[in-house]
Amino acid sequence: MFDPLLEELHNGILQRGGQSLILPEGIGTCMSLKGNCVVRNWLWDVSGFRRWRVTHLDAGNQLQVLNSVAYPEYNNDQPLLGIDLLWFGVAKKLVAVLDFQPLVQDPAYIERHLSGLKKLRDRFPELSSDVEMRSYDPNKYFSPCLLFFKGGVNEAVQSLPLAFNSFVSCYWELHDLAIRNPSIISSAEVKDLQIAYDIYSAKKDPAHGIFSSYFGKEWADRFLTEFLFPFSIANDTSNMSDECSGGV
Ligand code: BLA
Repeated sequence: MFDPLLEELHNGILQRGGQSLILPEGIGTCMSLKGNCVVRNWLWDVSGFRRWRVTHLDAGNQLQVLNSVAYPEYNNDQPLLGIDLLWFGVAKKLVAVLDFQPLVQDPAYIERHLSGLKKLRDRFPELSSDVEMRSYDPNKYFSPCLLFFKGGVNEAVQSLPLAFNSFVSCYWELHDLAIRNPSIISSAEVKDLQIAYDIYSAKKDPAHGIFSSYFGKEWADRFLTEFLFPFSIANDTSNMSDECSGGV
């Protein structure tokens, strides 16, 4: 379902000189015990980014997922790229979330970094259905301009690929602009906010149950803490190591 979008995302990364890093045993590709689900992961080393991860899950008609988070380097306070696309084939249900995930909700920050996404959202009103979030707090690491769609595939199948293409290009544009302009939030603070993002997301992520059911609880725990949100563990020491940095 999301293969062309995955390819497009990866092509964009490759065009920017991204290098795919080697992942630990059992994380790169993992097949479920029953053989009915394969998850593939990529970790990219891309200039300007501290970490960029991509996950593709294929459980056939049950579920298809494309998930990605890009963490800019600490000297850049731009939002994180957040992609979560799910297709439940049996239920014929699409969940699509595309956002530039803000580090803070301050209106000036939103204005500075989110105007491109706002324009994009206005072009694709069919992808921003007015659904309430059940597990996450919409005011924490989500922007007011996010594209969030839950529903049947028909409404979205035509516009999703177009919107995805524009969304990824818009993020690259924001990135090019952000690295040319000085950040307002200090590097130390950006680091703390990225750590807090991992801690918060690891607690709220509704995916743990899915991973447990296909791959077992042990693998799901490891995947969440080792690959999806590595800052969610051992953050005490990382907080302490940065205590003296007051500015960039
Ligand atoms: C929702 N994401 C979901 C749901 C699942 C996942 C199972 C619930 C679907 C439903 O409500 O029917 C699945 N999340 C995953 C998977 C991974 C994952 C398989 O991280 C594996 C890597 N989630 C993100 C990112 C964003 C995000 C980066 O990981 C931001 C764009 C958003 N996912 C997001 C939101 C919801 C969601 C807003 C709706 C949850 C809610 O209603 O509160």
